[in-house]
Amino acid sequence: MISAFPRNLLIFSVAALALGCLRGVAATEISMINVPGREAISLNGKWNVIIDPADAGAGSWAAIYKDRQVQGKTDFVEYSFENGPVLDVPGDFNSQSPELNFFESSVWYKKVISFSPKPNTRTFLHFGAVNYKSDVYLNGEYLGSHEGGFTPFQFEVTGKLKTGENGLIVRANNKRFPNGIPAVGYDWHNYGGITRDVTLIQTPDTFVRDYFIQLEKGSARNVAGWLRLDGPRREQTVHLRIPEAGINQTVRTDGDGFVRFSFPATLELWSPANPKLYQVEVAAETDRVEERIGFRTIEVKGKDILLNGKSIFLKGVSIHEENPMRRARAYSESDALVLLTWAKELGCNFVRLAHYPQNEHTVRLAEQMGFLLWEEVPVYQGIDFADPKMQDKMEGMLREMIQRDKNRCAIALWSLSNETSPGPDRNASLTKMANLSRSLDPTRLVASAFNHWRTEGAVMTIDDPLSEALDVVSINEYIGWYKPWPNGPSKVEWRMSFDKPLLISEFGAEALYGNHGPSDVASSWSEEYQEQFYKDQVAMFPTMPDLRGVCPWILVDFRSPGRMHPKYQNGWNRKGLLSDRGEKKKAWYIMKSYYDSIK
Ligand code: GCB
Repeated sequence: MISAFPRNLLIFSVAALALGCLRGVAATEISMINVPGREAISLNGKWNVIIDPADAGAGSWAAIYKDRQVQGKTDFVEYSFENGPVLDVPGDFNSQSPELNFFESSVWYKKVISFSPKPNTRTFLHFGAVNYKSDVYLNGEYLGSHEGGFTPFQFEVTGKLKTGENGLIVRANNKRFPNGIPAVGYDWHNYGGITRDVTLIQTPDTFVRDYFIQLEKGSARNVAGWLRLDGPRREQTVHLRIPEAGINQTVRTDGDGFVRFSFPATLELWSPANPKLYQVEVAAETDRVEERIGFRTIEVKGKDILLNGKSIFLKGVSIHEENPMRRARAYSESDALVLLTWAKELGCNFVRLAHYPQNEHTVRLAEQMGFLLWEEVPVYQGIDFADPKMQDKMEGMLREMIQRDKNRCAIALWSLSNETSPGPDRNASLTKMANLSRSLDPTRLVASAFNHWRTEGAVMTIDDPLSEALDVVSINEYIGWYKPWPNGPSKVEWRMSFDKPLLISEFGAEALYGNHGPSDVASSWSEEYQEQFYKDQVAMFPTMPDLRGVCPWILVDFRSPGRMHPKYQNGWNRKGLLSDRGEKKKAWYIMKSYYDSIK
């Protein structure tokens, strides 16, 4: 419900502000909204690094974060950023040097920042993402730490950045932890490092920290939302303008810098066929930001997903955040363009961003290109829901994901998890997450991908109790690959007692591009086997009356060290419809003609 939304956010923001506003005491904060639309100094580029396989650099004898220089003749220091390797930021460290390919420990990064503060401004150090844990130090002083490899975070560094040269040091550690999110086992390459853009954002003393501007849930004619100012001048007049639609609304923030608004608007609605975006301006007295925002409604009615009031079938595909050509974590708009152009060619109107929030370039480009999106927190398989610390971590990641992308109309579904096993702790925990998601953003649908259902002969009964808490039921089914067909594709009977739309959020089989063999022998790893698998799946879909979308696993072969068949896999998951070089496997054409047949 709309009323709960700002209240929760308020509590969070107030806590963040309370930490951030104590001038001189920076702390990890949830990111401000619309970072690409801010005046910023990019800290991307070459950073000096120290590779720390033993993770010893934080120990008192090394204390790399102090970046100590030798004092006198008898002194020495057992590390140095000077004369050492350099790495590109953004970019995972694993792909930048063969020795780092499977590296899972700390890399210390250093950047010298030349800075001269402008009067009456505030400065924030913003990280698009660092995988997985990061500790940040400025001029030898600890700024704070962040856990979670796929969401942004920031520190206020007003008064901490000196005029002249400043030393910024970041420890990025991608070690796996049993209570990490994701935990220890996952089917993708563990790319570590400062994987996304780093910026210094300069704002006026009182600035537009956050806003939510979307169509009101269920209404195509009313824009509803709120905004928050941060700084000493909290009570201000703010203009909300959408010039192309002739909208110029004036609102007044309260003593907390907060205002909620709602106004009628006649807008051309965004859809995959017409990805219309409007320039939206938020102009306070002391600060002004703008960005392109789209407007559409997304809701569920019985078994249907309605986009702008009309039933839509989601023609999807899953992507990992990897550019297979560079064999590296994708981070740029051009990486996103490679992947999304393929998804377009396949005939998709929907992309599942698996299994973690992907970079903002991807989300924004997908919106421009006309894809609905499923965005997911990395609550993947082996999460220990009984661990009392887990809930806070999961919720933190959900907040950070929604915070960044809540104004992106392309996002149709927030996903809470992938393939977690039903049980009291998991059911309770993910139900809380569903409630949190709705309180943070009442306009999106809530999903979770399951791989548990009851099989009796050819009857598959979807009975995961978490479904009650979700808007859409989504299953990852690999019948014909991990599970045999009980009785031929058109004989499978899917039953579900929930009156909700059903998505197949994953299905797929492996094939090495260019490898040919029998279509009925899985271990042939042949294009023909994968092609037959897709033919069988496509034959099954029409027998599923609740089905409102499908999402093959996966668009492109992706790196996964656990895939060890020396001939066919060699460190790659080969379920791509495209090879790691972008070559089309036979199954591509089955999926494409299926999508082309759905109008
Ligand atoms: C799954 C997982 C996905 C894997 C895929 C596979 O069910 O959700 O992360 O990569 O299966 O290829 O096994």
